[in-house]
Amino acid sequence: MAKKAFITGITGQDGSYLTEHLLDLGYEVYGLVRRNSVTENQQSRIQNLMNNVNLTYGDMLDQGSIDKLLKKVNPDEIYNLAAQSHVRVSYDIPQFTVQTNSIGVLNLLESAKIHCPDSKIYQASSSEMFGNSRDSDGMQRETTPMHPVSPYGCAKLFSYCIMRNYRKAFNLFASNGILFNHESPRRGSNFVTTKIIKNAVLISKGKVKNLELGNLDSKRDWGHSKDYVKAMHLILNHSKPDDFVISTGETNSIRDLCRIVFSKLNLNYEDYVKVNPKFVRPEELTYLCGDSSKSKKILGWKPEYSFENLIDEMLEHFLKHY
Ligand code: G4F
Repeated sequence: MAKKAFITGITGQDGSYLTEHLLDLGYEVYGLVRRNSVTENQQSRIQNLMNNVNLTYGDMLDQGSIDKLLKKVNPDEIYNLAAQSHVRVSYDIPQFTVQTNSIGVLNLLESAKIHCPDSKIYQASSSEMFGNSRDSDGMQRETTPMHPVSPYGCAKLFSYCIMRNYRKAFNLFASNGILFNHESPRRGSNFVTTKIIKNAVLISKGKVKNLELGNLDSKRDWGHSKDYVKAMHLILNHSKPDDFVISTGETNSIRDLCRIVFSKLNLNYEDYVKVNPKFVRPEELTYLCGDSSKSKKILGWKPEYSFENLIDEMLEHFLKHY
């Protein structure tokens, strides 16, 4: 019999790649979708999969909708990818961010505990939980202390902790993937990779004059979402629940990204990129570089995409699109 997976946040970048991956592996896929007035926009990433997935309206803050679904589906695996996922926006809507990203996870755990205690649960934890903390070698790993510097990071830290708590207290198979930044052509346009690549292409075509960004000196460890969803599946198929860092181990600054992207289009980023304080965060996480040795050793996971391949794929996407 096919295994059943239930995905919250199924319409997002990771949700769409994870759905494709699980369908390839022969899973039956169920998804929770928030009602939106422009359905076409919301479901664009999974449009080609609509006949192969079972979607139900619901919300992480509506316990009744989660209860109903988990009772009906009784999934083997639950992937919680639903979140208010934008760090800067979490300063504009901190309460909503905390409700969705923290209370939403608690709602899911409570439902699972009652209706399907044997389901394995994956929580999309984030490198944003580390804040500006790193080990003496400059890297972050599972044991690095966590001191988040945004409402988003604080909310994610609560969820990470409550997963560990429910694992021990109620014997649930509850695991955290601590994912570093991961991108793709499906990344939303207000995240920095898409914002830079899309606008550099528009500048090269003479459609846009310049690009306004915030902090150019922060550094991120950027991987490809396609690689990272495979890790999510491996985490739930490990023999016991645990927490795993998923990262590439390579770090680059926003400025490096601008330089590389613009030069691939034969342009000098310094002629077009301006800093607008509007995009600078009240408190910034300045440096991320993850050590995923544990995932490599225990799960046998490793990324296939390099930073360069990722940029090329995103560039190609926008060059084709415009
Ligand atoms: O692309 P970003 O918005 O991603 P951020 O804040 O690192 O968060 C992403 O990764 C996290 C994992 O660490 C996830 F948990 C989270 O859900 C999300 O996927 O910004 C990256 C960097 C930041 O330092 C930001 O200050 O780019 C800098 N930046 C500079 N100018 C900008 C801009 N970011 C955005 N979004 N827009 C700018 O104009």
